[in-house]
Amino acid sequence: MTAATLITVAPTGAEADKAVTPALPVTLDELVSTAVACEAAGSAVIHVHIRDDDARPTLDLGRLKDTVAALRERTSLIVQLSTGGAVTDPYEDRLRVLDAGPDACSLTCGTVNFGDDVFMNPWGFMTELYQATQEKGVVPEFELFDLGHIATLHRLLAAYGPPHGGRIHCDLVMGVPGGFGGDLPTVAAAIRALPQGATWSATGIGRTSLPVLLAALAAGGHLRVGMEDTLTFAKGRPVKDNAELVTRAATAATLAQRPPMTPTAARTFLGLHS
Ligand code: KMH
Ligand code: ZN
Repeated sequence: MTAATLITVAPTGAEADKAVTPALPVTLDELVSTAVACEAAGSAVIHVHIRDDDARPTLDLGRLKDTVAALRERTSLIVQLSTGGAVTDPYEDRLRVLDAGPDACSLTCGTVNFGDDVFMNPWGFMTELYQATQEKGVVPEFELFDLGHIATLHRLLAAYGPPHGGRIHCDLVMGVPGGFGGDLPTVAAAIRALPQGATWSATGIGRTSLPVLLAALAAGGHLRVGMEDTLTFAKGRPVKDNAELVTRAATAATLAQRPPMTPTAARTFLGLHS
């Protein structure tokens, strides 16, 4: 078991509506302030989705480059850009994300029902994206929404070899309507199926946030939290900001005797060399 807990913050996502949730960071300034606060609270990685001037999700390359530069200037966080985007984003735009020069990116290992939508990740797209991460030296985080995605991860590694950085690091995204349930038996089943030597974090969407966080800590996993995944801190109590979620995760991790990993330690852990 790793002696420290890698905490990823996913502050924005592509789905939440700024008009409904004013605390959602959508401008570059809001994102950078959030990142600074979340680093101070214990996160080492930031999973980034950006928005346009109307707060709608975008994969605009110029904005992504500016975002990577601003986060690097103001924080030491590992910058992980989303290649999942929004369910409506075309594959070409999702592939082009790597041209923004991030440290890391998400790579979802299969298609999944996503509430009333479908999040498309066919084999051909996934393999093209994976090979691009290897060529460009970007560390992929394998996003797993369902058991079948873990089978596909095994297939991907067998076909194309190890990821840049050498570590197979996964994120279990639990509680999406259409994917894994967000509960302890499902966490246990998922981690049993992972490739030998893989490390993992878990996040629970919506009301599964806390059960998944506690299950992940108990099982020796790492954590992802943030307003991409939950907008409710406790029953009837909206999240104030992302740092509040990171603070809670860091407190729980410290209680579990595995305090938050620093960004520097996380770089070594993920095989990122600065
Ligand atoms: N917004 C979801 C459709 C990722 O960032 O790679 C996809 C997602 C996963 O959030
Ligand atoms: Zn995301």
